[in-house]
Amino acid sequence: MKITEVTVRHLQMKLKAPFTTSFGTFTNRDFLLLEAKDADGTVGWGESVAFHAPWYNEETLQTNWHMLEDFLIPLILNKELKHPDEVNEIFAAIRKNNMAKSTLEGAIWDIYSQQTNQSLAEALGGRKEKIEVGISIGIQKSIEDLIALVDGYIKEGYKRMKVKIKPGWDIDVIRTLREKFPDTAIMADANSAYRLEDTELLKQLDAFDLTMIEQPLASDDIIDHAKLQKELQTPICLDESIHSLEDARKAVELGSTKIINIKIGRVGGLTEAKKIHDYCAANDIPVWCGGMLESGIGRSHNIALTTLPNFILPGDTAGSSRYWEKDIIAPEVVAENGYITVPTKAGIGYEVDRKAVEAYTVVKKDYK
Ligand code: OSB
Ligand code: MG
Repeated sequence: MKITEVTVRHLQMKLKAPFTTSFGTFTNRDFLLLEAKDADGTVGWGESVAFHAPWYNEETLQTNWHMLEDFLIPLILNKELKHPDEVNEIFAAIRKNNMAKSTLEGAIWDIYSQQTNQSLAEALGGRKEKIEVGISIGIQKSIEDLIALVDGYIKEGYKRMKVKIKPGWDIDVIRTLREKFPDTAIMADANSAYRLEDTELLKQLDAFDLTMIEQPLASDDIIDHAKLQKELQTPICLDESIHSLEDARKAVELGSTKIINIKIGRVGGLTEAKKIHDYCAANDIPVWCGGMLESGIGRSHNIALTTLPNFILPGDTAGSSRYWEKDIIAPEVVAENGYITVPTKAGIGYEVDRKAVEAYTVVKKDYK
C-alpha cells in the first residue's frame, strides 16, 4: 500500500430527532469524512467520531482537522505500508488525538481489506455472519415520552435498551421502565454525571436488574470507579475512561470495570481496538461496541469490529434509519429483529453514495 491522495470533508447531517446526554444536546451531526487513495487507485473511507464541541472528550472536528493536516496525513502520504497495523506504530509518536488518528487508520484498513479481497470484518479476524445490536436512547422531556420510544424500538425488534441518565433523571426513570418492561435488557449510561459521593443514590439502581451502568463517574477516573464497583452489584462498564490497551489493563487490574465499551475512535483505531478486545477476551471481560451517532461509514467499521468473538453484548450500532432520513451509504444499515447482517463484499461492504456525500459537505480539502 502507498497512500498518494487524501480528501478531508466536513459533513453536516441533521439527526431525525435531537439526542440529549448528560453533557449536551445534538441536533445536527457535524463530522469529518476522510477518503484515501492508494497508488493502485483503491479508495478507502474513514470517519472521525469527534463532535463539533469538546463535550465527550477534548477532541473536536477542528482539532481533528488540524492534527490530520499538519501531522497525521504527512506521516502517511507516499509511505510504503505492508499492513494497517503499521499505522498504529507510526502514529505512536503523536500523543493522544485518538479520534484524528482513527479517521485515517480506518480508511487504510478499508483499502487493505479490498486489496486482499476480504471484507473488513475478515481482515480484522472476525467470523460472525450477523451481529446483535441495541438502541441508545437520549434524555427525554418526560418518562411517558421515553416509554413510548422504548415500546416502539421493542416493536422494531431491538432487545437491549440503553438509557441515558443524569442527576434528576435516574432512579424514578429506571424504576418506571423496569416496571413497564420487566423482561427487557436495560442498561444506563451516565456519561460521567456522578461523583463518588453519589454512591448511595447509585446503589438504588441495584434493585432494577440492569445489565450494566456505563461511565457513572469522571471521564478521566479509574480509582473512584473501583471504589464504587465494590459497593454496587450492577456491573460498571467504562466508556470515556478507556483510550488504549494500557488503560484497559489498568482499569481491569484495579477492578474499576467488569465490561468494556470499545469505541474505535476513542482508542485510536481498529488495531488498538483489536488489542483491547484480545486482552479482554483473555481476562474474561466481555466487550461491546459503542456508538457516536456515526454516518454509514463509521457504522460499517463498527459492524466489522463487532464480528470479533468477545463482542458478547449487543452494541449501540443501530440501523441507519434510527438516525438519518438518508444515510451516505447504499444499501443503508438495516437491523432486523435486533440483528445486522455483516456484509461479505471486500472492504467496508457498502457503496458510498457520492451524491449524498456532496450534498452534506460543508468544506472539502485535498492533500497529495
Ligand atoms: O456515551 O455512548 C455514549 C452519543 C454521543 C456521545 C456519547 C455516547 C452516545 C451514545 C449514542 O450513547 C450511541 C449511538 O447510537 O451511536
Ligand atoms: Mg457511553
